Amino acid sequence: MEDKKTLFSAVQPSGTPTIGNYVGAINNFVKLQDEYNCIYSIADLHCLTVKQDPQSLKKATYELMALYLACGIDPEKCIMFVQSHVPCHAELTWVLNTITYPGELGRMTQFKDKSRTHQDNVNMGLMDYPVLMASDILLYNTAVVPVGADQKQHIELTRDLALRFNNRFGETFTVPDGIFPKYGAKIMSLSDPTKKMSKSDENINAYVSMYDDTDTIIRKFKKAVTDSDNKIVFDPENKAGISNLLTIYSVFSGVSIEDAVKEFEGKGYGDFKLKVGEAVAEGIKPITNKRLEIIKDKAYLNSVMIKGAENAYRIANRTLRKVYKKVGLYKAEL
Ligand code: AQP
Repeated sequence: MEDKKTLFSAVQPSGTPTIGNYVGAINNFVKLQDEYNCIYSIADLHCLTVKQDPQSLKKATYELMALYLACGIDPEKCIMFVQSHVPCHAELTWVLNTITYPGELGRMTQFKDKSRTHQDNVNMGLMDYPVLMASDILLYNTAVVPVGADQKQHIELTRDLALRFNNRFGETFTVPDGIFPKYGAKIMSLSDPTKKMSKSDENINAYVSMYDDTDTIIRKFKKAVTDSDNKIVFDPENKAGISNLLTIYSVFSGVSIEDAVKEFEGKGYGDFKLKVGEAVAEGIKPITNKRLEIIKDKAYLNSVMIKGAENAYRIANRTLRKVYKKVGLYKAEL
């Protein structure tokens, strides 16, 4: 790999990726691939922290790799792999668990939110999610992690664990920085704009999936919850719904938020929502066409996954061996 800084990020195949995952993460993955040595993972082990249908999980993993490629992530420039194909992630998690305190994990917002929404399945994995995420990042000497704003707390914990390990056992891990998109770091739900848009939302009208067709996209935007004062201005605090739509419009149309506000001055919410829907549908269409082509080529997709896993393993295993040595695990040698 070239002498550039390393960047790591991942998306969970926990459903159909939303435009939130695209704006907050995947779109930036593409933009950053020339500037850094990029490692992009599909975080299937993370998905097991909430109940999954095994067949759907398998399918979603395969389809997410096709989406990565269709969005323009280049396997010749980046390492692209499925998390469970590289066993070092689970192994480093065990070691990092021994320097992580339950109190740190119990106060994570995502853990608290997901414990509320999955009351029948508050499992140890759900609590340990941020440690697995720290392992993902630290295995690759990662300098930067592009993520949405919801992951800020997890990046902080990753930094704390890296520093804690380095202090206790000597310099081992690079301490990473999170990078967040200027706009769109948190795309909100279309049915409740005070809530993050999530692919596992039970209400399918709350999110726009990257796999939705044009009619569905436009229908969902027409239904988007706004407010009653009929003014299109950017004010996330007081006008969450409209501001969210302006952000989405800006990302998909390439028009700045200020220009979008001018463009829609005096227009009604109906017109505005239709225009946002059209811009998103237009942006997603070429990705969908490519994705549907790629998905048919199982041999190609598998070859990308296998090559990615081999390259990822080479780096991850080196870090894991170093960690095992530092903590005093005996290595038998002839
Ligand atoms: N609404 C969002 N706005 C901006 N960025 C977002 N991300 C997720 N939702 C938004 C970013 O997408 C990346 C991958 O996320 P993930 O799939 O690993 O986990 P998540 O953050 O838990 O995403 P979801 O869609 O909410 O999944 P579920 O419903 O399964 O929990 C991350 O960089 C995230 O910040």
